[in-house]
Amino acid sequence: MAENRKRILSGIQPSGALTLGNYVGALRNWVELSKDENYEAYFMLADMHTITVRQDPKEFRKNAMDLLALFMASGLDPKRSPIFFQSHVPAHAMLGWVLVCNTYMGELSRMTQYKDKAQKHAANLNAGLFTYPSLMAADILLYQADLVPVGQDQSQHLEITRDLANRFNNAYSPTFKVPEAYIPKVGARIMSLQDPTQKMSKSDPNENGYILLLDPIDKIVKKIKRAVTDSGSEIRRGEGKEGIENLMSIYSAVTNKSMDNIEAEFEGMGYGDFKSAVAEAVVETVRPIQERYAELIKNKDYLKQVYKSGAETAGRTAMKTVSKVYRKIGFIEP
Ligand code: ATP
Ligand code: LTN
Repeated sequence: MAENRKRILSGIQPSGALTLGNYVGALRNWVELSKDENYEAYFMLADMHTITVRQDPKEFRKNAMDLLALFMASGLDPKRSPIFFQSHVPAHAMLGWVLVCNTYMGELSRMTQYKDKAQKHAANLNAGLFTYPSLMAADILLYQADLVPVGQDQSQHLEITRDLANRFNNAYSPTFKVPEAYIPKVGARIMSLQDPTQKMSKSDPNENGYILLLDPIDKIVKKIKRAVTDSGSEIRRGEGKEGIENLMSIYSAVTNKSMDNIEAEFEGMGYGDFKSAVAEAVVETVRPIQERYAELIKNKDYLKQVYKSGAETAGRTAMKTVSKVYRKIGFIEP
């Protein structure tokens, strides 16, 4: 039975504190998918991707351990699905290089995340920032993943991963599974609470724009109450209603109520009441995660055991692919 289960692989960078956007767009769906008997899932802390932007080593280590604890606090079970650091599994760098050599400059220059980050990090415009999608493709193809659960902003990287898989399969012989993105219907793109035309992002200089999973509860409530809306009064979707619609998708994501049902539930009610309901629902989601996190982060030995055993399992799976690839491209067997 283990053999015909579908594979899942996904990752998040330990580049800072996790936002509600990361949770709703990615992590929460990982938890759901990983409980499904039909899937075999691997979850990665993409620390090699994180150094495309210069990190303070001390802060980087803290962010990495925090993210590991948050993965588990959100409900990922390391006994079921290996959780590992990318830098602990050498296969990522090994296949990464091969794929860099199979990626065209032209396709990398079209990546919107690159164009964005190149602007933001003009002082450190390193080659890693540019070749990031090739390494991400390696992360996925190493595990022969069928499905990659991510938020909307990663769909372009999934497309290039599919292109690279097909390119290699055609140039040599069928080697890689061509993966599909799994992008949730609700919550794939949570917007800033201060500017609903921008993605909610942990690198936003205005902290009122994002909610962190580890924000104190009263701060979360305040941020939601301060969220920009519009001068109208109706709780519904539509032109000029981007702020309200964003709060509706947050509410929908954490309660599983449909957008239609939310419009019906709040008919005739004002923004104040609606924001209170959103805040309450978000707090209800976040509070148990914070409680579990507080316990887990104290237990460094357990966390270490989790990431060590995760890397062993992941490494075994990943090396099988690397060996195949090395053989096919003509490297002499060691
Ligand atoms: P940064 O803001 O520093 O670029 P980020 O917050 O976008 O980082 P990532 O580590 O790049 O975080 O993303 C991790 C996962 O969270 C990805 O699957 C991504 O698609 C998803 N994600 C990020 N932001 C959002 C958002 N606002 N809404 C929904 N999903 C999101
Ligand atoms: N680029 C992704 C993080 C990431 C990833 C992956 C996601 C790195 N490798 C493999 C899915 C599969 C991001 O969210 N910024």
